[in-house]
Parts: sequence; C-alpha cells; structure tokens
Amino acid sequence: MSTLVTGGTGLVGSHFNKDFIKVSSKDYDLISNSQTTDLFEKVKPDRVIHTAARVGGLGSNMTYKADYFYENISINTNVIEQSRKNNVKRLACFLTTCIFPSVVKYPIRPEYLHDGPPHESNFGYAYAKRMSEVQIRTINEQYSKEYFCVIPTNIYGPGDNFSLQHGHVIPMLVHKMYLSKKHNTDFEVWGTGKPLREFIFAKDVAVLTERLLDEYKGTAPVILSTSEEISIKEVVDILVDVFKFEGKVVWNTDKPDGQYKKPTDNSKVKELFPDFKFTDLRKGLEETVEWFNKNYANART
Ligand code: GFB
Repeated sequence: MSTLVTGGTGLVGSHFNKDFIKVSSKDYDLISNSQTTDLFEKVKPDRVIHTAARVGGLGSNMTYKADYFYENISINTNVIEQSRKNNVKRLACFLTTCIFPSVVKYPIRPEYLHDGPPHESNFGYAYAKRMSEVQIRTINEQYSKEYFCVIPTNIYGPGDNFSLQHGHVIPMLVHKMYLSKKHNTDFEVWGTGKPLREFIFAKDVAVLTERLLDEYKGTAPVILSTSEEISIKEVVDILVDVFKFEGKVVWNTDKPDGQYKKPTDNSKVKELFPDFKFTDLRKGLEETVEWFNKNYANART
C-alpha cells in the first residue's frame, strides 16, 4: 500500500515513515493543476497525507493575505480533487487551529470551524484552508469516500522554517536568540508576551497522523493538541534558560499580539489513543535548539 506525503520535506512531512513517498515543491508545484495531475498519475497512491501549504507566522500572514489565499486554495483544490480522481482510499488533509473563528466557544471543537469569521490577521489563509474541509465533505457525500482533516495547534520542532520574516513564533525566537547570543545583542520579542498558545511537537503530529490513517474510521476532523496553554512570555523564559542567554530581553509592543488565545478540546485524540504521550514542551524546545545550533548552516532561515 503506497502513501504519498505532500510537503514531504517540511516541518511535519520530514517526520513521517521513511517508506512513504515524500514530494516537495521542488519536485512538483501543486499550485499548478497539470503538475498535480502528473504527480498523481505517476504515483497513483493508495493513501495521501496532505501537509503542503504556503505557511507562515503572524507577520507573514498579515503581509501576504492574497498570496496565502490563492496559493493555498489552489494547492488544496488540486490535491484533494486529484486524490478523488485517482481513487485514493484515504486522505488526511492538514488544517490548523488558527483558522477557527476569532470569537468562538472555548475550548475549541472541530464543529465550530465555520461558526464565524477567522481572525483579521490571517483571514486569507484561514478561508482557503476552511474550503479543504468543505471540499472533502462534498466528496465524501457524493463519492462515498472517507477522507478527513487533522487540525494541529502551533507545530514546532527540528526542520522548521526559521525565517526571520515568515517564521512562526518558536522558530523565529530560536533564530533571534541564536543571533543575540552570538553577537551579544538584545533579544527582541514581539508584542506583550501575554497571548496564550498550545504547541505540539512535529514528531508527535506525524505519529498521530499515521495512527489516524491506520486506525481512525471516521471522517470528522480531529484536533491534534496537548490542550496545554502557555504564554509567549513563558516560552521566552524557557528559551532564555535553554540558551543560557544573559543578554537583555526587549518586548517590542509595536509588533502585534495577534489572537489572544485559541484553547482546543483534544478529547477525540485522547479517546482514540489513550496511551499516547505528548512530547513535553521543554524537551521539545531543547531538541529544537540543539538541532538549530548544529544545522544553522543549512536550516531554512
Ligand atoms: O506562530 P505565530 O507567529 O502565529 O505566533 P499565531 C504569534 C504570537 O507570538 C503573537 C508572538 O502573539 C506574537 O506577538 N511573537 C513574539 C512572535 N515574538 C515573535 C516573533 O519573533 N515572531 C512571531 N511570528 N511571533 C499561527 C498562524 O498564528 O497559528 C499559522 O499564523 C498557523 O498560520 C498557526 O496556523 C497554528 O500563533 O498567531
């Protein structure tokens, strides 16, 4: 049985089973319908894990809303439609918790996905992603498929995109602290540090998604989260400790806080896999920092 992973060299894609067929944007541009068709006709996978996307942190999402909308709606429409056309048995499609309504009941559950507009900061990305859930639901109904979505919270770990322009919070802070320590400069953090986030280690996301492909019989979206909130300030304190940083931490409140919180209900994944142990955030951050220090030269920065 063959399993195709789109975004195969990305933060989560790189952690999947090495026997899976992993493709990246260097192999096929999934924004192109013809290249996506070529990929599926060549590979004819039995299963697909669709992680490929134009992704970025708060700053990048705020700046490139039209690009985030167009690129993601194109990639997702192509991959999901080609999965159907090529009779893929099982498709796991990646969404993310930042696409939920910005005003929503807590803790967030998958069924709240369309209950209101997403946060202003990333509505281009959010609406594009939400359409994957709609497209999958229409295919399941019309073609009796059993495709489903996984909805991770903020993912972090080795192999992330550590870009100082487009990165998510943890990789950007790791990269900035690496440079502040190296050049003995102040360490700048965006916002007030008050916002709360739930972080999940990339390896955990890959393990849980593989288990869902093998064992989950449903089609309702599954939230992948530890359901443990932590403030940005607390993340900074851990990184200061892990890096043994002695310089000054500067809070740049000209930069946005973004969504204040997005607590999730992870009861479904805990019910499905009661034995699963999430990677502790401190341990995950230590592994990420160690990887970055060792791989700075060829990391995505
Ligand atoms: O990961 P992030 O950029 O996006 O986190 P979201 C933003 C939070 O981290 C805000 C604070 O509260 C920022 O003020 N922050 C502090 C920083 N310093 C920094 C920094 O140097 N860089 C960044 N980027 N943030 C994401 C979506 O929203 O949620 C993604 O943008 C994805 O697409 C993810 O869906 C789940 O957590 O706000």
